[in-house]
Amino acid sequence: MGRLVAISNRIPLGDNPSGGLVVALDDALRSSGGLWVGFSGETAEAPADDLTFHDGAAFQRASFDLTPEDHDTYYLGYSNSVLWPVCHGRADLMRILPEYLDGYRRVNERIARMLVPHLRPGDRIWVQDYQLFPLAQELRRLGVTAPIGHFLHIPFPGPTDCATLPNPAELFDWLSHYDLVGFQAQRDLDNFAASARSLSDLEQLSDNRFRVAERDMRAGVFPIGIDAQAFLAEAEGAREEDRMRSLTGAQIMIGVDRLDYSKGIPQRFRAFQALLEGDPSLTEKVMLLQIAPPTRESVDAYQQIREETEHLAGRINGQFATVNWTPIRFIHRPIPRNELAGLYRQARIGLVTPLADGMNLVAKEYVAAQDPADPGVLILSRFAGAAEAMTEALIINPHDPGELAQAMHQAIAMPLDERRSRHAALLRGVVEQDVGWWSKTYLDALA
Ligand code: GDG
Repeated sequence: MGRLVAISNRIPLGDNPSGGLVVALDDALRSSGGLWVGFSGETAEAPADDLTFHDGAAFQRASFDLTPEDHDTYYLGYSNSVLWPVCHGRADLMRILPEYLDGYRRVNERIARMLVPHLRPGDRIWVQDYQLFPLAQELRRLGVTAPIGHFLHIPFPGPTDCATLPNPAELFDWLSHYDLVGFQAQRDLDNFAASARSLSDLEQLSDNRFRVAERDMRAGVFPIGIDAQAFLAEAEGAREEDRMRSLTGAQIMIGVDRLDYSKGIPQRFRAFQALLEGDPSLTEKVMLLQIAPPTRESVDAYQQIREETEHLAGRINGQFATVNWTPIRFIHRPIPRNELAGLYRQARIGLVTPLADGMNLVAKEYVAAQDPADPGVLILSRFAGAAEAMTEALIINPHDPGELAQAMHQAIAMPLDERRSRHAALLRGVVEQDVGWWSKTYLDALA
């Protein structure tokens, strides 16, 4: 089979890839070989108009720089101030400026131009995520006939949200140039079909076949997974000195999220507040460890969510803390991956409460990290793609603090045999549909 060429917004150039998309692609390329192309993370006033190749991985890596203006308009602008909020049901946070869309088109056109000279006969091209929707159209314009697939890591919006975009018809035009568009969940494929029907000329031929202007496109559901075995080993190898200590022996509830408004962190804090208000006997008995590294800090909406989260944590701690116990520990820094695995294993409850999420890998990592003999309980939002398969979690509506507090209560009190049976079923799914399964299933469908 031909070479795999993967393109993503960012390419990690260090040794230790972390983050969902990055770990998944690293695994796919390690097993099949190939080329990975992406933004270096560096901006320059006059970047080279060719890819820069890097050694030192099991596959080829090539990067490009962006001008500061392109970074502002393509990445912070159209990608993260238009597409991201709309795909996560937050059109109210969208900011539409004409230069955003121009920058987005310009960068995609430039990436296509830089990529074409490095393509070889037999290549299969796999484009990742919402920053690169127009790439297939640009590659086709330059004469590329190779199979080109797209995988969307975030939710696809339904017709009401889609209609708030400045250019809904163009979104479908971009997608129609792919041979295969992959989604995380059935919900996303359904949204795609409904939005295409109301906002585009795409004709639906069957559940997963579409046509426009004599071009055929297929769509499908390919839920992403994690490297479960590696995560298991990481959690088992966690060091004693990295364990969290608590003066009062409180049970730990853990949340791990980029500090993004889609992740439902304030909702989680308010539910915890309701739990403590409703049951004073839990004072000093339970605590919430929230790890939330910074992300996209120059976008206004991200500064607001940071302020809201810090303010709320401060208020709740002020309301309930005792001299020996602080109910919420909020860490606004990334922590090393091996420590993370150990903390998941130590935590009695995993809190995954997004208001919208493509999949959510933290839910899968939490399950993989548990000790099967004495596992913790996963509380999972119905709005995470992960909820479609992880039905043995406690599935909640994160908007309802009472319902979420009730689930926390249920998890704290859950007997060992129920924890074991729920965990065994969840773990089976996480191990069966792991990251290798994801890339293989997708690439087989593309072929
Ligand atoms: C997008 C979609 C989809 C987080 N904090 C730290 C840290 N992390 C790692 C987690 C996990 C990853 O980052 C986050 O992945 P998620 O899936 O939870 O969320 P997004 O970043 O929003 O990812 C999402 C994903 O793409 C893949 O398709 O599931 O729906 O939004 O791996 O562990 N890792 C380390 N320190 C931290 O502080 N080392």
